[in-house]
Amino acid sequence: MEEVPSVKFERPVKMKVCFVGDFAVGKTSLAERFVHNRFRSAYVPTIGTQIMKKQFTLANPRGKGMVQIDMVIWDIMGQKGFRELLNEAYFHGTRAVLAVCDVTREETLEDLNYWIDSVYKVTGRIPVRILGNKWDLRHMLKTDEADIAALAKKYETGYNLTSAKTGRDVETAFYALAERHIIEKLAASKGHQTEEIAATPTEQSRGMSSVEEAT
Ligand SMILES: Nc1nc2c(ncn2[C@@H]2O[C@H](COP(=O)(O)OP(=O)(O)OP(=O)(O)O)[C@@H](O)[C@H]2O)c(=O)[nH]1
Ligand SMILES: [Mg+2]
Repeated sequence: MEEVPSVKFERPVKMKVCFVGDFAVGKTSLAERFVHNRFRSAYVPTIGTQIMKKQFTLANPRGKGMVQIDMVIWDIMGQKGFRELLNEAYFHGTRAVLAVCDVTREETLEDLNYWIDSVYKVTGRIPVRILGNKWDLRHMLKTDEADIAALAKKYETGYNLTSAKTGRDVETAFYALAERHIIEKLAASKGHQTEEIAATPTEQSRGMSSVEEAT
């Protein structure tokens, strides 16, 4: 990677992150674990989108001090069909992707190719992180960790074996994605912090979204 000068962050870095993955893999549960540190065992399918906000700080990966991240998390329904008509509205302005599979359902890993490519069609190449979720149920494992690692390699990224239920590796995944975003953004701007506009719901998607905030 090209050398970039040390940077001091004068203002928060805003970023829109989208969750993608099949129905019931645990997207909403992972978002709720990260934002509210809670877990619900009942399955309530997401209709349309749910938008959550979270602020956190990271050690500056390209200099001294800390960086404040203002993250807007778009949690999108996993059911295919009607949702596909709204890909443009959902993925517009997305800076990074959390692609989630359920380690107890083999096909959910394969389907991540479709999901990530759907985002890339709208955004171009952006940082992505692969999450093998429900790791607390690994006694029912149907995916090979090597296959998760291979998918991560294909998209030139890392992966985490997460559990929204226990909290395992959830923060780590979000932090790794934010750090990757900062590094790529600085490399692209030759080390200068540039203004980043956090995407807000578009007119098209607003009617189907709910927003909640946490810091
Ligand atoms: N044991 C276990 N159950 C989980 C975990 N994550 C989610 N679940 C359960 O799996 C079910 C589906 O979780 P959701 O978070 O609603 O899944 P989703 O991906 O948002 O589903 P859609 O909104 O339909 O796309 C729920 O019953 C959750 O309690 C996990 O890490 N471990
Ligand atoms: Mg959901």
